[in-house]
Amino acid sequence: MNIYRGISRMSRITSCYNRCRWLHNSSPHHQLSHSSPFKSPMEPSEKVLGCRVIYPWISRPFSSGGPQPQYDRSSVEDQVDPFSLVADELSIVANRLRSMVVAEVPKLASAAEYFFKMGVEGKRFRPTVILLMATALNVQISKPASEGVVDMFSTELRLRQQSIAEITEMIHVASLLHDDVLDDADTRRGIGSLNFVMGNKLAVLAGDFLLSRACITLASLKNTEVVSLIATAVEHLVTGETMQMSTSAEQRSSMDYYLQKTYYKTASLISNSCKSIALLTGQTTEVAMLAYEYGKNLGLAFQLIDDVLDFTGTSSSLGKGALSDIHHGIVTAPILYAMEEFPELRTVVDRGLDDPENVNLALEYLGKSHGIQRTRELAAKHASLASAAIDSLPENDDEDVQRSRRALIELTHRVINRTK
Ligand code: GRG
Repeated sequence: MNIYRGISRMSRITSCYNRCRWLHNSSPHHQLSHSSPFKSPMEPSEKVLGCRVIYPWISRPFSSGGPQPQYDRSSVEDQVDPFSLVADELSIVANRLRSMVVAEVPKLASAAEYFFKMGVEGKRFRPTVILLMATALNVQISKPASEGVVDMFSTELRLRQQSIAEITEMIHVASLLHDDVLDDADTRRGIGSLNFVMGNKLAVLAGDFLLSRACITLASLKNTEVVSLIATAVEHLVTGETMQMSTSAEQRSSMDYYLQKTYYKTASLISNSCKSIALLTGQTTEVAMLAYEYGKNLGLAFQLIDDVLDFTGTSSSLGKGALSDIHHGIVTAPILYAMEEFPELRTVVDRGLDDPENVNLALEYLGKSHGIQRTRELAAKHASLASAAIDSLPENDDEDVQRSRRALIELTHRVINRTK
């Protein structure tokens, strides 16, 4: 029998019987320190927009402190800190990533490791989601026949799931490096961007290098369906970026176009990674789709809030320039909603956001509109859909599984309430 099919089958009988053994029992080729610190893209957009929630309060645009859409949270004792829950494992993944991105040529080595060094690893949002999803999808069955065999399979499975977190993070960082070259950015994660510090050529090559290392790890999983999902996510990153840089006036003012681009640029990677976790775990197609739906909606909520923060945040809180989208001529949800309220804003945008006068005028319109508030509401709607996907997973009374599911739901709240 193919060993991976075997692993997949065994995972169904593993449950959390071997709770966290993978953490203390890495296979020889994964010896690491165990230190413990920390379209099928979018559905039709009418559906997204048809689900708008109207809130009675009036927001203060440009302020992120006003009332925000909230939905029921579990009681305090039920709340879990998603990042603490996977902190030990995140640090294993971070160490392994540092060893995976070592290059032969010293210059390439220092470029490739740039955003994997301690302190500049970013929020590690994607690996956190992936590791939590891995536990949330564990399948619980009665006692296994042989503890030793099950132990080995569950450790192997967890290593394969961790590989998805590593692959996703390498692809994410590669896309950031290329994005900064395209945008001619000078800061990222609160430090000089790689293109600014080492030049465009090395930044592009370092991105290519990370992508190739991600491909090598992906190939080692020997699962063609997972390869296809992750390759599709990379294609989507490139498609989304191209959609953003080459828009017609019509497309620039279209909410449908914006949401499609947002799915490609931000939500596809995390949704396809979540689905990959489900497939590696040996889950059914239905469960894999719920994992995908969670990632898609969480990713969309994440980006909608990112687009709000670009208007409301400060450079130091964002680790990059504030108002960066509009200054790059990129029209996002807050401006699109403002355009619905003030159609004359479209003429301003069409005149060109390369003129600072038009930018100031657009910001004035945004200030008197409900654009920020409506974007937050749409983000809350997607966060709530993500949460509903977790609630629809098959019942499982294992404590670890339940805790991870609660953490995934808690993440949906954090995404919409974040300030950086
Ligand atoms: C090389 C795969 C590859 C793609 C090239 C340039 C490009 C095509 C795609 C750009 C895609 C991109 C940068 C999308 C932005 C996604 C996004 C919301 C980034 C910010 O993510 P955070 O806030 O960043 O999680 P940290 O720094 O916390 O990791």
